[in-house]
Amino acid sequence: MPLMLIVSINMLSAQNPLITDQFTADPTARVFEGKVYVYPSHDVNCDTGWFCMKDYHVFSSEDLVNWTDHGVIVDQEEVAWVNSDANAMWAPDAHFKNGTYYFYFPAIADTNSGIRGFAIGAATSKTPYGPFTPEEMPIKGVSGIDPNVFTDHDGQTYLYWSGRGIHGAKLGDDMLHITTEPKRLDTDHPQEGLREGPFMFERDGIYYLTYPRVVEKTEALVYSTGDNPLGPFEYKGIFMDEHPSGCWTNHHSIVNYKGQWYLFYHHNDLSPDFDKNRSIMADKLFFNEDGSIQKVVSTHRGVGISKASDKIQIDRYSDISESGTSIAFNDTSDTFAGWKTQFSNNNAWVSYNDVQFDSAPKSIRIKVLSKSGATFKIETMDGKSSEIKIPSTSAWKEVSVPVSGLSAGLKDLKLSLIAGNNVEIDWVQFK
Ligand code: FUB
Repeated sequence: MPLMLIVSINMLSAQNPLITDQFTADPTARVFEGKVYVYPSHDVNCDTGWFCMKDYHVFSSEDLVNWTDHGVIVDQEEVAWVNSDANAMWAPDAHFKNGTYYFYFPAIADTNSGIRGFAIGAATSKTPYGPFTPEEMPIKGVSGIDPNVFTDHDGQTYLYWSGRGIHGAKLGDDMLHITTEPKRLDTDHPQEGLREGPFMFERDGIYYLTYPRVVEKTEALVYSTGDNPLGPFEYKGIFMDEHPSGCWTNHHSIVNYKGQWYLFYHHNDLSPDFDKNRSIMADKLFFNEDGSIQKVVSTHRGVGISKASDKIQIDRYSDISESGTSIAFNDTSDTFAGWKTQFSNNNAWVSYNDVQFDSAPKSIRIKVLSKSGATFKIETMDGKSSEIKIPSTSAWKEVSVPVSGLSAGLKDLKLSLIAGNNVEIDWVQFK
């Protein structure tokens, strides 16, 4: 049955994680129509202690800071072959070819369909944000999860997936059936630890087959390279370490947007006690001259330029003092309410890079809790600074105080407590 969904539009502004009003995982980022579209899976908590994933949203952004939620693009209830009690709409991908957007997703098949276990389905649309119309049946001859689609320079498209290893095959012109036998691509790679979530891309003639792999305890992101899309691929090692928090999965995509490479991946920032409720993140990715991938370290700051006139969440810092500063949820019973920065003593600081000031600021608005008042120094890394005096507040309050001596331009900020103690800040905004 074709999907007839009403697309809802919702604007979100964030650093890492990118989406903070719902759980998101397994992000595949694609550049369509000059914007980045991210197709993640959608975790919800069904109190089963396991993944619970019923539908997919898509998000888009031009600046990688402000994200538009285009709403649900595919729901398990609307796909004829899917067992809609399974809540297993796992990691998806999207691809554009010959005027059509194809959305690929894994799900557990309904036993009435004659298929057992996970299969990979497709849905089509004339726009990157749907609505997508699911195919009646999944792709024949493919059983597994985590579809990934890549088109080479000669126009040939390939489908990759995981399930007892990493597999690949050519896709036919209709993008809906494979035309070659599935080929195992990782047989001579380290076999210890689960391997899933393949993501293929090409740069300067090198084909990168990347995937999450359990190296020690949880999933790290690893890569291999070859000189054609079906390998053989030589294993090269880790480019993102296992998450120190113990979040068991990671799942990623790599995209070049406006000349910069980005890694999209996930972590359980908004659900530290339950790692099946994840959140998508992005950080810049760099290559060495020989084509090897530099390790990416997960940051709170993420990517994109923040406008000084927007609320800047300094808890998504670039750097933080070794002592005296800590980050906590605003409301531990509602993590979607975000974080705050706690400054406990003098010289505690956070820095926050890449803030665009369109003009020299005259004041700063701060959401703050400071029972005895405090003085902060704001520095920009071009040597300019301003002291700001925070009045005492008995509860959370938005206060505006003058600043002077700062100038217009793209700045890295540092905010240090220089008098007072036990101050909490939710966000700052310049006028
Ligand atoms: O999100 C469910 C599964 O967890 C994905 O399909 C895997 O790649 C892992 O992230």
